[in-house]
Amino acid sequence: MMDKGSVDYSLYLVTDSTPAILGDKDLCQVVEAALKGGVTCVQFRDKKSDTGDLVATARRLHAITQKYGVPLLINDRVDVAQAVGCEGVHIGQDDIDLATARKILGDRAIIGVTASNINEVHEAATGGADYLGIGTVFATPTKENTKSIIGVDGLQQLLGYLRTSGSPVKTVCIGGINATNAARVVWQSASLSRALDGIAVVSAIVAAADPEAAARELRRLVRTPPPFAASVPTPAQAGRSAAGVLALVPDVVRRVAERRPLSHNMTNLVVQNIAANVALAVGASPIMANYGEEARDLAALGGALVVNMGTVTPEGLQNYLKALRAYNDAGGPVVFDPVGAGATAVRRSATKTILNGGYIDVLKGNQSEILTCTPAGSQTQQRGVDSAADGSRSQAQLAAAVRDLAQLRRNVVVMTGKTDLVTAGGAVLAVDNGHEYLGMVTGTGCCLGTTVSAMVAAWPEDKLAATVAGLLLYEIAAEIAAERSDVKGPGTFVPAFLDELYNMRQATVNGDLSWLKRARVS
Ligand code: 3NM
Ligand code: MG
Repeated sequence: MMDKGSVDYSLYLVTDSTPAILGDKDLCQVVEAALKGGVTCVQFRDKKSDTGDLVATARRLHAITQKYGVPLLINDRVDVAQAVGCEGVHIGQDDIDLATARKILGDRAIIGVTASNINEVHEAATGGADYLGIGTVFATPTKENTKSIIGVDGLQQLLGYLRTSGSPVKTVCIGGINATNAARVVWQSASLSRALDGIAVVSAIVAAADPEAAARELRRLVRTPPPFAASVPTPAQAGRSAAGVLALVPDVVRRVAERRPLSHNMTNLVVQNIAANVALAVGASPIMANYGEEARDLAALGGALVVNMGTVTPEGLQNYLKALRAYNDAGGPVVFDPVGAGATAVRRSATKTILNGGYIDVLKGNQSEILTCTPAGSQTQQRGVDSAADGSRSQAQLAAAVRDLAQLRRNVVVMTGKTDLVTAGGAVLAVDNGHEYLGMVTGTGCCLGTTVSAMVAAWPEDKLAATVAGLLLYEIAAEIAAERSDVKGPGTFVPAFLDELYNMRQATVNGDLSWLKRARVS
């Protein structure tokens, strides 16, 4: 028997013999192809066959896995594992209990346990499981009646628990993992927690036309950081003081003017026009394109994407997810504005889906929107999209919440309000600029997202500085516009605001940085 301490869990194949997944392929051939492609662990899972057939198939599979030096585990059936003499079993919460399985199979057997909440993780880890199958990460047609969809944040939470408890148990995640999300899930789950030891897949290999190629690609993906990982905020960037970030603001603003980066807006019906004009005023090149199929071509142009959920629909949500994936694959920055995130059940769910659907470089929202994006906050009830701070939390509590969220997501989080809070998980910067007229005109929050997208597109190597530059340019332009004698109220404010955004950009290009003296950042 192989030494179970040296087992590689990085690409864990779970078999499925149902026609819907296996098709008319032969299971043993699929498993052998997958092993050639680089699968490192195999679980034989067959919920339907008679015991005699199970033992016969498991024997054939074991002969194959042994050739590749890879363990074979049997789902649920300790008796089948014993009959075959393979390396162990995988047990679900409704199967035989861990202690009994261990007593029957002995210490040298590998025993894995399915776990989807802290209690199950705790029981299995302290009960002597060798590894945990944590899921269900994403909804999947492969397994009916999955107990709970935990998402990447649920996965992070359970891994974080294991890190705190110091348990040596190995971990794989399962449920809807495939080539489009494997690298990201592995990378994201490692933020505050312990890294996963691997991913477990069924359909991504068994249902593939070419299981060997599918396995080879997945093996590559679990080992390779996703494209966007190279330009996430560094600890040094995240830890800077206000002065350190402020020093970069003119360069960022100038670079936007030089490069005219694409600002790809998937935004709501209310603000299409003003958002495009704001993008032009700050020097970016706007495109308002809500059709997800276009995103791959647009992402190749080197700009940034803004997903603004202001008028979310089921079709719109699918478009956002496609675009998010396209920009993640291209390594292009994504700004997400979860408009009205907590206001309705639909928006809460859409927010969760988007946050779990990819990597967000800059998450921007008001207090209730951002709190809804925190792991604890998906229950927060919010009134309208303009819902203001409820005043029940101190500035310090809010700062802690945005910092924790940015650490978890390894990104930049902006919580707008009278004082805006900005952080990449280190220092929390407070920006005290802006004017009340901004709150009296529709779409100003949305246009801030557009402005930030222009900045991060032009300055992707430092998204915190780019975000602060966008905030300051935007809010100081509002102050200067509001003070103009021709501005009498919110109506006359809008054109003056566009003028001042443009004027400040031009002044910056010409070396006049007087506007920046108004910056109140601490
Ligand atoms: N167990 P696919 S989800 C076998 O959550 C299994 O415990 C799950 O299939 C769990 O990789 C699942 O095709 C099926 O999504 C995973
Ligand atoms: Mg089971």
